[in-house]
Amino acid sequence: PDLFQAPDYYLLDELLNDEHKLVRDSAREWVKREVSPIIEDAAQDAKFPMHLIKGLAEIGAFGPYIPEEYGGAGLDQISYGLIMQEIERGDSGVRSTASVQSSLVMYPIWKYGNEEQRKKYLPKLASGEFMGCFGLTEPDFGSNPGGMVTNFKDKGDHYLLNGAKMWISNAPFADIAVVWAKDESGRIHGLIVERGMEGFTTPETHNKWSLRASSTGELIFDNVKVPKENLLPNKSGLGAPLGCLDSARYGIAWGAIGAAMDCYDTALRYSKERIQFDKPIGATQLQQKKLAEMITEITKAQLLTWRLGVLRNEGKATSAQISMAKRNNVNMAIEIAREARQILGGMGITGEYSIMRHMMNLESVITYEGTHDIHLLITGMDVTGFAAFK
Ligand code: TGC
Ligand code: FAD
Repeated sequence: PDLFQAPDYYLLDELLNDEHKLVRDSAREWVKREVSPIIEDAAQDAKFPMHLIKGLAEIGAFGPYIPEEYGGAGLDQISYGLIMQEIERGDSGVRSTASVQSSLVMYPIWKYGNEEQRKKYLPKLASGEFMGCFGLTEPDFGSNPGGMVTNFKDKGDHYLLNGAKMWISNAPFADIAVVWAKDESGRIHGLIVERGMEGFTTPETHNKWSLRASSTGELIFDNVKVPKENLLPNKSGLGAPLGCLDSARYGIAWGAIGAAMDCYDTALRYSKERIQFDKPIGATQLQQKKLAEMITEITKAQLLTWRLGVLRNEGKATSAQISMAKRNNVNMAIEIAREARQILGGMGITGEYSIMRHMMNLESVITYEGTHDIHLLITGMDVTGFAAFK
């Protein structure tokens, strides 16, 4: 069956060029062939399907916008967004792996690293030979990462790193971690920590009800000796990790549309087939209200995100504009998942359909990369000039 009918109510395809459509269609085809058949079991088993790494690299999901000279796909921001949309149509956890690898590991090495670091790591990250993770959040500092306590001291020929990060996507299997830590003066820097360095461990976080097909863990640094050449030299301060988040949050704004489309598509089909009181439930006003509102919200999110992509291509998108799109689109998707689940009645709670998995996944997506509240407060700060979270 043609699983993925992507609604395009306002003919957005007319705004895409041939490259965008080609990239999108190959990602869509790959997700349908490789992700959809196995993802429900992976989520039920709480295992990240490691065998997908190769395919993710092949569709350009690792570093879509990183220049080709470093192994990236050299695509624009719209293509990047469309790849994220298609992957998240399959599963938010698989999209998380791509987001982290691209925007939270490759992006800081590309933007804040030196040429040796770029050459050493980026091609292997693009091909999936190396997998990375991003350590910003700590047990006591989630929404407020500037308070972090993870720190490093200059020991002459190396740095000595101590502290802990939690809720880190890909941590249990990552080969390298981009870790944010304070120097002796309290300034934040990025360090590349490699698996195998003594004192560095990555215990897995179990018992999640959300993002079960993604592997989450801690990063623990117990007197880890980090070579000096592993410090990212070209940017420091909280703005450095926040700059990576801009890129990841933008991808999530697109990704959420994919999850929402899959829920809408599933619910629409079901509503036409399911007969109660001698007629399809889709012929009732109550179910039509749900479906009509879903397609309206998806269409608004598509337009918002497309425009944001154009602004990013022109180098004009602000962090606050990205926050608005991340917040709006993830909230849109989670509300659609909840309504779609109801349209399927009891069937909606089973793994026969993808909706409940999307719904549970989106509970993480609405929390990570800045919570729903924090993004509202960023918009509030942008329009009033007052930082209410301080
Ligand atoms: P504040 O004083 O406002 O800013 C500190 C410095 O950073 C600059 N800045 C940014 N730079 C680039 N991009 C942005 N989005 C930026 N936002 C702020 C700012 O100009 C300033 O620069 P400078 O030169 O003056 O020092 O910082 P604050 O401590 O008041 O915090 C602001 C706040 C609350 C908005 C920020 O801390 C925040 O966004 N908190 C949320 C934390 C978060 O999103 N964590 C995500 C962790 S990673 C993750 O979840 C990965 S999930 C896996 C997946 O992606 O799939
Ligand atoms: P808190 O910051 O403690 O927030 C709790 C509640 O308080 C939230 O509702 C929040 O909105 C609210 N709140 C906080 N401050 C304010 C305020 N000033 N005003 C009003 N309300 C406020 N982090 C990484 O660094 N790397 C990763 O790869 C990563 N992957 C993740 C994967 C998963 C599955 C999850 C769940 C999280 C991941 N995170 C990662 C962490 C994520 O970014 C944090 O969970 C998130 O930033 C929120 O932090 P917290 O959980 O500590 O919540």
